[in-house]
Amino acid sequence: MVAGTDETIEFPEGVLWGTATAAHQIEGGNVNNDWWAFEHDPSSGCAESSGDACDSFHRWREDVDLVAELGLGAYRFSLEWSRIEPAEGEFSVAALDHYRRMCAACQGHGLQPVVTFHHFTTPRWLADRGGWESPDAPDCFARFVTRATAHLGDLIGWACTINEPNAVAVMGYTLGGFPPGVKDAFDRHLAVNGAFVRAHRLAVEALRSGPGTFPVGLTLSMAEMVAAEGGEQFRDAAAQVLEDQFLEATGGDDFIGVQSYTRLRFGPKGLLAGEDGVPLTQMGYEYWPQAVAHTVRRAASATGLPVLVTESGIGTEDDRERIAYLHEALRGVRSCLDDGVDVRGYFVWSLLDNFEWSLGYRPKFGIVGVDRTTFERRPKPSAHWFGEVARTNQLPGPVPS
Ligand code: GCO
Repeated sequence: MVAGTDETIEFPEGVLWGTATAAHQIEGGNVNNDWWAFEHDPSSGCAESSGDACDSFHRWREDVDLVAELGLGAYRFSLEWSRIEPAEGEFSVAALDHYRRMCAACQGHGLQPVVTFHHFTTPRWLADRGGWESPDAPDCFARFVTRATAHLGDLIGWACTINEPNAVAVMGYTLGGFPPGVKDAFDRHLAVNGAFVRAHRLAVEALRSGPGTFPVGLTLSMAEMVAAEGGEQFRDAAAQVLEDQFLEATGGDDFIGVQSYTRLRFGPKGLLAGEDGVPLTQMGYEYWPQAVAHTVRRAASATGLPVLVTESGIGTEDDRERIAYLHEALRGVRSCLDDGVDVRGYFVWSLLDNFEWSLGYRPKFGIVGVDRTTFERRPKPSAHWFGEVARTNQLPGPVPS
């Protein structure tokens, strides 16, 4: 655990305090996308099915009410493309109405709805014909974004086109941990990077052509990448493929979304294990809240755009450790602001304990626990702690022990 300081730290007026979720991780019953198929493929290595998740497709109002009651200013959630376009070119008005009600409920509580149009899942009809390798995937995505924006645009607060396209490409085609579960296909990985860049640009255009006026951006998975002795080449090559290609594609956007959890260390032969003495989180990577400030600075200087920390958090059973992590991450955000970096907001990942992809329900990222049988929501001390940060616009001094 990282100790805090004794001083209260003030944040400037207007910081957007929020929490984030993703449709497939909380809705339940998303049977029509590539992840559902992957979870049910015994060779994928997934721990379990997403199943009913947190039943948020039905309990979304409770979730939105909770975010408001905690005193936050924004709720980031994603649209499930496979519900909105269950078959190619066939759009569900009922599904669009569902997300419209969510946006309206946020607005009714004074919460900014921060809407993500793609958060890891792709409809089966597209995945089955090549997914993001299909030549028309970016156009299919743009058609979906156009249709969804026409229905919801007037109620959107902020829009994120694609969540962590860099993670989807590396996990899907180099590491094999996401659909389609391919390993070491570097050319395909690069081609999918390119498809996502095209899709993002088309989506920005589509979002700007519809109703409503709201900031539009991309969210990226970013790590503090460091080189141990002799690891510089690997570090720089990894940074290029994992982050730079996408940072370079954000010209003309309104913001860059930074999602940062840990540090990656490189040696002369590639990625190194965690450093001795640095604790690991439930995810198996280093407890490294300093990564948030590091990546915010990197994203801001690479793009020149305002930064929204669209995700930051920790998988842990120990909620005090979560508070300590968030405290340290937020001290880092404050140091960025002190240096003139334009950080507009900070979103905790995640509102709920939820489906952590191939790892299933074991990692606990939520500031709110969810009973896996009754779906009852139970706010943890970190939820109240973060609510107080949001309401007072300041970081309390000592980390409670
Ligand atoms: C991600 C995702 C989330 C994860 C979170 C914790 O960006 O990876 O947005 O879906 O659950 O990052 O691993």
